[in-house]
Amino acid sequence: MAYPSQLGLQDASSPIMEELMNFHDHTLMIVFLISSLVLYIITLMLTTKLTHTSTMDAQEVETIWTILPAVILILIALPSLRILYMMDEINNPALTVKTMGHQWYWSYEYTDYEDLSFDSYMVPTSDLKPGELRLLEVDNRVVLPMELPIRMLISSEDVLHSWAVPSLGLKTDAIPGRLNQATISSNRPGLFYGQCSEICGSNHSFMPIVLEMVPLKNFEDWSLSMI
Ligand SMILES: [Cu+2]
Repeated sequence: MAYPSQLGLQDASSPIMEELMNFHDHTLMIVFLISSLVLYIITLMLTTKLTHTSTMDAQEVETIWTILPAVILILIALPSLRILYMMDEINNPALTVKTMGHQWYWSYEYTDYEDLSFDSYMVPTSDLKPGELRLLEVDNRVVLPMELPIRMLISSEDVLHSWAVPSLGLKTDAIPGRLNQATISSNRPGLFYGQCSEICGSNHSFMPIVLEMVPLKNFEDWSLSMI
């Protein structure tokens, strides 16, 4: 989860998020280089005397400043597309979980089980125990097995919501009448916090998401205790 006054991204807990962070750094490096060059040229123009004031055209430099931006755009587009297709892949999920957005809570359904579903409400600030996180804790956590590909189906019962868990690189819109899909895979156990990321109404900030990633054995024990 995020820590107070954090500026960067949360630590990656899935291979996809690691890729996204690498891509973020790569793109930021290009932005930094372009900004430095522009700043340098502006400084030069402001501090030096203009020469060649009668030059009408310069073929060589025009060729360079046409081709160079195209090359830079390709250097951004290709890795971006690569990650886009990686995120789209379903790779034979071990488990499917359906989540529905409601005003203002999430409900979860483990569709591989006969009757395993629950609602997940935020714990109000007055009911928090010491050490629990304000506006992030829920009464029923989504327990999932770690190191396995999980298919998440996301939809909504009323208005637009968005199911997001930053440290796993997940953010998928929950749209009424449409079923969206995302793949979760965590490379470590732990608690992963997220929030609804679509302005969905007056209690929008009060429908957090908590994933509890556990080893497969513990997940089986949990699922048996729930049905
Ligand atoms: Cu919402």
